[in-house]
Amino acid sequence: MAQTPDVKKYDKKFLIGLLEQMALIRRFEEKAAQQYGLRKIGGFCHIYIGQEAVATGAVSAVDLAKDYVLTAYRDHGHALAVGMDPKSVMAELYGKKTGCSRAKGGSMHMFDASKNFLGGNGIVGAHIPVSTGVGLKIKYREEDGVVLCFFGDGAIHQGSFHESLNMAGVWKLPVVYICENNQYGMGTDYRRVSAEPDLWKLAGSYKMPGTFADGMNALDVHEKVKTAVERARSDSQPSLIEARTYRYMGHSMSDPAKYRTKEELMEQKEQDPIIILQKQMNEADMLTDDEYKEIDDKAKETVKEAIDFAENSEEPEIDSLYEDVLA
Ligand SMILES: Cc1ncc(C[n+]2csc(CCOP(=O)(O)OP(=O)(O)O)c2C)c(N)n1
Repeated sequence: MAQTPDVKKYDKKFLIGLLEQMALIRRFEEKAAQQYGLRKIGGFCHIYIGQEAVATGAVSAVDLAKDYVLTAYRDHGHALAVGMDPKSVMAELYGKKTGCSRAKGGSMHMFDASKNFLGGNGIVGAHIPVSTGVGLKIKYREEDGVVLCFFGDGAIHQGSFHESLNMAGVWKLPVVYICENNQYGMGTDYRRVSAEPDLWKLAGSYKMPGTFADGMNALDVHEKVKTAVERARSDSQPSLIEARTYRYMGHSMSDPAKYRTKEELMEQKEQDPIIILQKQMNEADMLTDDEYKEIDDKAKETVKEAIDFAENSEEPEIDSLYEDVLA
């Protein structure tokens, strides 16, 4: 794993912000899984627990007034990390009219143009060319933005990944490609299907800088993404970052995850991203247990309000099926 950045060099407010964000994602996802079990939420549902440090650390390195974020279908964490209203995210999961995609997207299609968050995409690898296109738009219009494109280790072997990185390399587009290597694409261990298991090294084929980050450490992710963002902004140089992380739950709500052992899961949980940052701050006298409890209680309360909002929102009208249909 990468060397851990020293917490003392950061502002306490910034660190608290990271903890708040990760606690909110964790509590939100726990409730989403629970409500799915109660059949309040239907369809596909992919939970982000374990990976919180990746979305949180990376998004903390951009400016959403001018930068963009796109991701795959495990998108609740990214939606919250960009600052979407948890109410509109939960209502979308519930299939209610007040959901961010007006109940037409569901779990895999969170979206908020006001936060420059262009989704959420259910097709593995399909948003990588879209992110590359946003990078082209930024360059063509001579804007100052940068794109963060998140995807899983399962997407890295799709043609769309290779075609996109080649274009970004040739045209020098300001896109930071972030592979969230949570070690499994559904039930497939990435080591079984990757000729090059150090996924970040694929960057070399496209003449762009590549590196890996400890995806269980928000600060390491922040640092690596920040460097790549600066390079993209000042030099229009794309990068590939492999964030090494782990998902605690099954691929989706219907996966019993029999392809891994309990021991492996327990071992990974010892690297819990929230506990790691909390412990680092504790040791540096930057956080007390009471302060963390307050952060966690606030996250639980926010999620409770989101659930109440979703529960009490109306179902969409049948006629709305024909609204916003573009093709
Ligand atoms: C083009 C395409 N092929 C197959 C699928 C079915 N599928 C859904 S998720 C998934 C695994 C993707 O794994 P990864 O990209 O590593 O993301 P993670 O689930 O780890 O977040 C597959 C194969 C799909 N949605 N799209």
